[in-house]
Amino acid sequence: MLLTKIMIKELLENKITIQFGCSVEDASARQIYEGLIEVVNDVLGENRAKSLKAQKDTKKVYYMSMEFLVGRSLKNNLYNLGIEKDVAEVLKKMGIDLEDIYNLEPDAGLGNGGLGRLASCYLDGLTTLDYPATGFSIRYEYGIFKQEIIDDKQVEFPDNWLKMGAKWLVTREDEYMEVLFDGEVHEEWTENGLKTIHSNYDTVIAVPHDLYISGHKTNNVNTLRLWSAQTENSFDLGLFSKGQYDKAAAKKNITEAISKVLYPADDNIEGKNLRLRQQYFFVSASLQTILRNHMKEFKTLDNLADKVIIHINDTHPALCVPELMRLLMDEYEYNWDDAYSITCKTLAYTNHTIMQEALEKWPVDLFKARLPRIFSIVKEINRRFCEFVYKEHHDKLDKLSSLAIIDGGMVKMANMCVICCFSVNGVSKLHSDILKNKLFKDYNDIFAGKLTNVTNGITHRRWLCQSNPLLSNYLEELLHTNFEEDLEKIEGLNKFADDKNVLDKLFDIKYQNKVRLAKYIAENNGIIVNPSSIFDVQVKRLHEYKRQLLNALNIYYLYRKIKYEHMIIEPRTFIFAAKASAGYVMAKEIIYFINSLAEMVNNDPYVRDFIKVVFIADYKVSLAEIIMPAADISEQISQAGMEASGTGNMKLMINGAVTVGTMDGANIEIYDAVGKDNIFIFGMDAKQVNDLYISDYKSRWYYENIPDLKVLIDGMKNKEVAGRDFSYIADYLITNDRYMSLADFESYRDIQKVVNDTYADKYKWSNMSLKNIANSAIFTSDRSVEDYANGIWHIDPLKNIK
Ligand code: 26Q
Repeated sequence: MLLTKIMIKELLENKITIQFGCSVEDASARQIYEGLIEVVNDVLGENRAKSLKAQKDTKKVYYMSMEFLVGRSLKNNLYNLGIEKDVAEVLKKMGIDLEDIYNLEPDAGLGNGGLGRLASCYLDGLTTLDYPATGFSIRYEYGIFKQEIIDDKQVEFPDNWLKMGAKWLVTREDEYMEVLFDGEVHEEWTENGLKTIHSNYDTVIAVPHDLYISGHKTNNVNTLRLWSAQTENSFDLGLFSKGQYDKAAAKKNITEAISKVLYPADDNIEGKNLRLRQQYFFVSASLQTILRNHMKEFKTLDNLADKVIIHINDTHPALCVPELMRLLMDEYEYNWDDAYSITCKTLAYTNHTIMQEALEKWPVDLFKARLPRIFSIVKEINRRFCEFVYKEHHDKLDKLSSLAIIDGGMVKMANMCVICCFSVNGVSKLHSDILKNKLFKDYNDIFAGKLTNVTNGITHRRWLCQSNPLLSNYLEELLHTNFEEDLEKIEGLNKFADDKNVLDKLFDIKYQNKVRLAKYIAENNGIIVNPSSIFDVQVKRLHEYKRQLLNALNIYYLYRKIKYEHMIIEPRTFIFAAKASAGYVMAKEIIYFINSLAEMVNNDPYVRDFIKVVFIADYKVSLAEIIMPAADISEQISQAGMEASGTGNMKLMINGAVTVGTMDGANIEIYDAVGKDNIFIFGMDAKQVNDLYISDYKSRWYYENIPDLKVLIDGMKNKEVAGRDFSYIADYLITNDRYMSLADFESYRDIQKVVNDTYADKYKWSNMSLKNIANSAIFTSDRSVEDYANGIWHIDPLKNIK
């Protein structure tokens, strides 16, 4: 349905009168916001019905993820429906600025970072390309915490996003599911043979809340189904009548804690009871739904693998493996072999990390107590796999304990995924090579061809068209084409690489976007930055391997050079934004150090004319949408081999930032796309890192032998930075420096000098920036989605839906 301005006005007026009993003139901004959501959801609901009809008998993909970092939906939906301008005009006539309405919407922050945002970009691409897809996750009451910087330190506050965000969700009480925890299992002979009986369990009710996912210029609408946990009875009347109201309430609290809060990403993952319950909760409710719908459509599950793909986003939903087995055997009466065959052909898995401490494992005792039936299935999968290796892969016998699912009192989720899924992929070429040749090498020998690569992507519709209208409108004018559905057309920009008019215009657009960000910084940080300075941006989760500390060390170095040796450089504004996991002490200390550097630099009347440092609090999707278009430099400086892919690097590139980076993750593919002259590469590559590691890296040597480094590290200990003691970081650098910041320091400092000199030549810089924009097409998530659809899932787009 195409909405005209008149229709939009009428629909909105109707909604507001009926819902709130007032006229539009008297409506508050919040009422307008809620009315608009209803108007949009009505259109999407109508289209959803068409999608469902078109999906009959097609193969569908279910994307299972503990995280979807959705961000805001209103602008995205209006844009996709092609009515953003009209809505803005209708509201303007009512004296309302649509931007103000947008700003009422909280980010749906149901994720930590890259992995969660990737899931949302993929739903966008899948829907726009007309694939039938459903996302499954948890309707966390509290998303990723809100970050404030108080006295230069991170402080966390709860993010009660439902208050203003719940309006988007369509609750389907009628489609609730029951999920069973705890209890015991035993075997019993029945008329259908030996059956496993699960008794004395606790039941949790899973209630679905659907978020409509729109696609660009299509009637296809997919859903993201988010589950919330409820107790079976709102309270236990038995306990209540015995006067034990407290006990009744406590039980309710424990159950409902399951969907209370998103776990902040943790580099050190311990098997937490509640997290295991979260994982099983959403996996079980989702798989029951998938099977029930499949039965309704096909009356059999024999063809499940031909019609359904269940994709596991990292190991967090790995319980899909034993849960699908359980449902097929215990609920639908399949025998082990048939159930196992269907399960393995239905499930695919993406790995997002090679860090040992981030690979999920669960203590056997915990696993068995919470999920007794699931544990018995995992044990049997493991037993059969070990037997298979013993019989068929004798050469791997010495590796058996590292290959097994259960080992050393732990259940290893990644091993289970690699053994049982028909496809395992990494998220960049380098990362997938490391999976094949190192992390999963033995599995790769056993299951030839199972391991593949799909390089990550980002939706250019949000990250270019919506967030950078100045640039995308200009490009559409210049290239006489729009690239909303086909980013490859952006390559036409290459032929303007030496056209000074075009370069001037690009430079000017960048300047205006920097003014927009400078305004945000002035309002939120109280710091005045110069939009003519170089905007050097490092925005991502705070983690040691991402090496924000290396960036900070270089800034400290520049500060001393400028202050004591009167070095002259191009004015530069260093911009950071990053959340640290609440319990990650070193990450929090690094945030404190960066903010202290900012204090020192920004308050120095001489140095601050050359450099400024800004730490923007509460990094999130809607903030990234302002930062990305304003960046000149994209800092992607992880230790080579550690960043699986990175996706911020792609968002910055498509907006014309030039990468300063190591040969890591997708940086390598950015290098291939733009060529060596349009990127600043420094530091050791993954092989050199490995060689240095093997030869026993001693960071102290660098501290003692590089005088510039010694001065900085001593200064951190001697309270040179804002009068504060940073011995904790300094000692770590001298004695451990696990991610080798000291080994890469000189190389980083030197490349930054090249960056400085290059920026001085405005046309040279703009030319590099242009090449980054023009060659970003392969990083659209539309390409990634097609890679998955054609290479792994083997699914087709819907017909008759446009
Ligand atoms: C696990 C257990 C307990 C608590 C938290 C977690 C947890 C949560 C989130 C562990 C990891 C994550 C998130 C990981 C992540 O975002 N990885 C990133 O994925 C991106 C998309 O593939 C890549 O681009 C990044 O390189 C990778 O770091």
